[in-house]
Amino acid sequence: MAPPLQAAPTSHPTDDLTMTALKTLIAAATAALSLTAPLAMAAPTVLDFNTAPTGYGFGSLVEDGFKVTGSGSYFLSSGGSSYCSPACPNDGSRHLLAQGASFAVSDTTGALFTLSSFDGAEAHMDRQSLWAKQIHVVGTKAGGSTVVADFTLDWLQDGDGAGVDFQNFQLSADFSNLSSVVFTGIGGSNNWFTLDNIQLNGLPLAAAASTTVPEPGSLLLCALALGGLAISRRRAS
Ligand SMILES: [Ca+2]
Ligand SMILES: [Ca+2]
Repeated sequence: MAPPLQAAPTSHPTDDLTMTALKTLIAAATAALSLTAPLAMAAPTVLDFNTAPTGYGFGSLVEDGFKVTGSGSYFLSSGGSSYCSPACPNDGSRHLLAQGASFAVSDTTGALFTLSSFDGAEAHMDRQSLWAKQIHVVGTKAGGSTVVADFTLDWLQDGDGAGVDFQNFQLSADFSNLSSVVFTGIGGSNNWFTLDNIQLNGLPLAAAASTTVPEPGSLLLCALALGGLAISRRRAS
């Protein structure tokens, strides 16, 4: 007579060990995510000038740890100033406005910084002959060398009412480790231009979009695959 069949064990000691290893792997993947996520979401500084004083010749102002100095004929303006007939460029908030002038930006502590992007527009709105054709941007690096970029304005008069007149301009990665950066209107007779939302110490949007961040799902799948491999190896031995 054949001996009675013995009930198969519901679990194997090596399976318990494997599950412990699997849980450890998942915990490690989760911990790694919690470390990397804040770095990926570091917020840049955006100079929006929304609380800056209006008036001619402000000289310099400080916002969020950065000093902005004007030189030449220039002033601050909220959108829709009566000075711009019929309308100033308007993004719905206060911004810098310059005529034949430059704005220089530097960190008040002397720290080096990155220029990522800014919003720019032409002005004065009713007379194209007064507008700047381009915004000329010169960054000075720590060692004294310079990087230069020119951004062409679209010359569209869609400021007040119909829509936002400002264009968003992106800087290349060359505009890093800067001690200062200067914005100047060029190409026209009076070179009126406006600035707003100067983004500092953040990744340029183009670069940020191409930076791949591991997704939680892929890391967990990796951990599960490793765990499954361990189980199959143990059962085969
Ligand atoms: Ca603003
Ligand atoms: Ca425009």
